[in-house]
Amino acid sequence: MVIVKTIAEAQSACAQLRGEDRVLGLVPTMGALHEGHLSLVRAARAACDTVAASIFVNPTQFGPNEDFSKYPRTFDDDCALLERDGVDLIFAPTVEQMYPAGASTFVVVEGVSDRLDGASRPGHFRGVTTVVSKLFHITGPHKAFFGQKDAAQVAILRKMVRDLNFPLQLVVCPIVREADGLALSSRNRYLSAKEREHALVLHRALGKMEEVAASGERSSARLIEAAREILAQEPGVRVDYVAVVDPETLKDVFEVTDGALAAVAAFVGATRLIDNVLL
Ligand code: PAJ
Repeated sequence: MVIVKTIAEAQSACAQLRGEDRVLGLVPTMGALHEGHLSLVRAARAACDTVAASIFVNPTQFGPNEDFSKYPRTFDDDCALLERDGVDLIFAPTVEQMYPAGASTFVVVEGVSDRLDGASRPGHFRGVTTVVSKLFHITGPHKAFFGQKDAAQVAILRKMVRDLNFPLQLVVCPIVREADGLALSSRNRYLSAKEREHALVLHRALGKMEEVAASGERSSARLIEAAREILAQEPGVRVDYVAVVDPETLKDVFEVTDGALAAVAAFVGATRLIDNVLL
């Protein structure tokens, strides 16, 4: 496994990994790796001949009052896990490599980037689409792997790939959870033992939405109401949004149809967590 830090090194190493006819997979991450990230690596390993992973805490996707500076950074552990799981190349650039002074070009997927997390975190998805475009250009993968955990991110990146004709396939992998249902997230490291327990309410609220939908209820408003009731049982949890949306456009749907996306975001103490389920 090689670890490269500059764009020039990443470009030539990825060209070698692609070779004449090898399929290259890319797994973009911000590090602080857990089994969710590693599930993407394994999916890439199974579907591709060679696998590159990136580790870059991308400043442009963090708002001014968000956790960029305290985001967990566990580079040595991350490299060991990626090596164990058979990654061929790690691209871990510095902020200066990715955003040299004066860089002023951004990629924006209009409309869909302003919904769900985009509504709560203005500019977040502009940062995501810009950095993911750059990673795609630098590494030139045939397939790129993302988690359903970030359902809005998936919708926006799918649209970006289509709209900008990136010559690659986006592969979406299921949400990996702890045994008790909590969706794995790098931000779970921020939770105290108490908060960790409170955080389970997100999964319970989504379970309730599934249950109500399975009973034949077709009104999104009713599902949302049922979820909010569950969430209100945890006083330490402040709801950001509960929504039922079209998974492609992220627009609210008023009547629940098969495949609608039920999504929730909430602050557990100071930590913002998200989770979702396809109904
Ligand atoms: P990060 O939060 O590190 O997540 C990297 C990838 O892991 C994303 O595709 C995310 O959806 C996936 N992932 C996280 N938790 C998961 C879980 N519990 N189950 C399955 N997949 C999971 O998402 C980002 O980084 C950044 O926005 C990035 C795309 C790297 C751009 O900076």
